[in-house]
Amino acid sequence: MGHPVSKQPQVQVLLLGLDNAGKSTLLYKMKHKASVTTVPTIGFNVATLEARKNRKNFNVTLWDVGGQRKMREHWPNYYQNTAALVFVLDASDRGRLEEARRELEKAMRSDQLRGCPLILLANKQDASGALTVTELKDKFHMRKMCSGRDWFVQPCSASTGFGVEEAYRRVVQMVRLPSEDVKDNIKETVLYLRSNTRQ
Ligand code: G3D
Repeated sequence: MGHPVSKQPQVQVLLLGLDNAGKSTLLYKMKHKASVTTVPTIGFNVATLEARKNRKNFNVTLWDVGGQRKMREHWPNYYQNTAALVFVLDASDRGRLEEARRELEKAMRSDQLRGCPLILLANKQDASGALTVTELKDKFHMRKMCSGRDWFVQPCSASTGFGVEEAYRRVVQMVRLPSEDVKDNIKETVLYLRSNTRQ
């Protein structure tokens, strides 16, 4: 039997992307494993899912804060305490690719998201003309844009469910758990002290 949801440690995962990228569909698909009819996100949608990693149970709270232009200026308000960022892209909408790339790049440059793992979801793979992972990595200059953080590009279709479970598994694998932050802090402090005592 699982633990009661509220008693487990929580991590926050932010779901960003332009309007119409498929965030709401994806969120409901992850939650219910069934496609639902969605309305454009007004305000935000939120879902809490259970996860297990390194023999620890925890909850992943996924926040979809909306991708309309007027909502994007509020994205930074949600950056604090983000354990992983999921950026959803309509990979079939080549006309808005540059707009999406610019928004992702802006988020990646934010101090609050420094080192935060990124999972880029190349959604709508069922639609004709959808960009492949290789094309996307190239067009988004992913290596350069994401240097200094873990990142992964996952193809998926929120409508058909293709790649959705893999996407969630990837999120669970890549999120930084609070204890990992502490371990990293200790490691960084030890390295800092060592380098200083050598001088
Ligand atoms: P958003 O929350 O990012 O704004 P939505 O996006 O989840 O509301 O999805 C926007 C539209 O894209 C919806 O269509 C939805 O059904 C569709 N969509 C989402 N994911 C996929 C996908 O993987 N493949 C295809 N073909 N369509 C998808 P409507 O017509 O309802 O506006």
